[in-house]
Amino acid sequence: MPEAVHVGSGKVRELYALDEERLLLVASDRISVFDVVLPTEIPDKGRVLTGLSGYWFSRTEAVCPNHLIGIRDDGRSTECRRLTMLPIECVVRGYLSGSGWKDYRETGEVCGHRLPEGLSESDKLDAPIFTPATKAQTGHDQNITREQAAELIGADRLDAVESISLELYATAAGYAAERGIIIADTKFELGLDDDGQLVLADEAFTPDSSRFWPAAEYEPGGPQPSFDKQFVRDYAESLGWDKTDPGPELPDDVVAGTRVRYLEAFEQINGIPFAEYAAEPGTVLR
Ligand code: Q0Z
Repeated sequence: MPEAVHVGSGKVRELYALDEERLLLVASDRISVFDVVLPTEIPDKGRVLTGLSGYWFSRTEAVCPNHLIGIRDDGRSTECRRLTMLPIECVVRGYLSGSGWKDYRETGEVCGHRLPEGLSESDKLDAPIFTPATKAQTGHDQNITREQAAELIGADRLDAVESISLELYATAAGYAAERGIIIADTKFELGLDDDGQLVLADEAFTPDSSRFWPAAEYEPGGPQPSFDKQFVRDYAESLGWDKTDPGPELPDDVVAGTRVRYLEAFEQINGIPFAEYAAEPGTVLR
């Protein structure tokens, strides 16, 4: 790509500048577990996540404009508008899991939301909550209170960001529920365009940015199996791996099983065969 200048790397994605106004977001087939990128790739994972994100951008257009210009023919590269990103991660939780569960157990609160007593891990919340976090350059995002978020982006902007975030989550979680998938929580990024309008950016409602749980297996009272990464986690833990870099190579059956899970997530949510997307990525945008 002689026209593209590399401007950033995520754990499993790369970001390029195409010109002053446009970026190219490329999703690789790399997979991370317990925050470590493994040496073995999952074929098609990047295309699955790009296709899911594109699908959600289309589905949520009425709630909030997004950065998507188009998906390239490779199915893994998204051309997008260059925005001024807000310095917070927008997190919405419909269920009590991960750091939300940890904070609740320790304090009875999550990001300043006081929750009822006696909740169990993975319980559904009475209403979804907006729980912003700081963007960590390395390591984990840190949950912050509403007041801290207001200091970073301003109180009025925060009000708008919270209400859009809750609406985005409700829209996506509603669609997913009809297709047998619980989106337990999700994290996305908003940016500002030249007119100062809030725009949904980055990736949205993928298994890498959200907890997807198969609704049929939902059993509150403990951690839920991950839709996509459970085989990999189970395998990695069975080795006695200490969860520090480097991670283990994955055997073929774990790769194949995990790939199928990603394809299932794609097909369950999009309602079209992955092969159709691979042949014509633009199909998910209609
Ligand atoms: C997204 C990231 C990745 C590394 C910047 N539309 C946009 N405008 C301005 N900035 C961004 C976007 Cl999406 C932007 N990231 C996250 C993605 C690799 C970092 F693929 N950083």
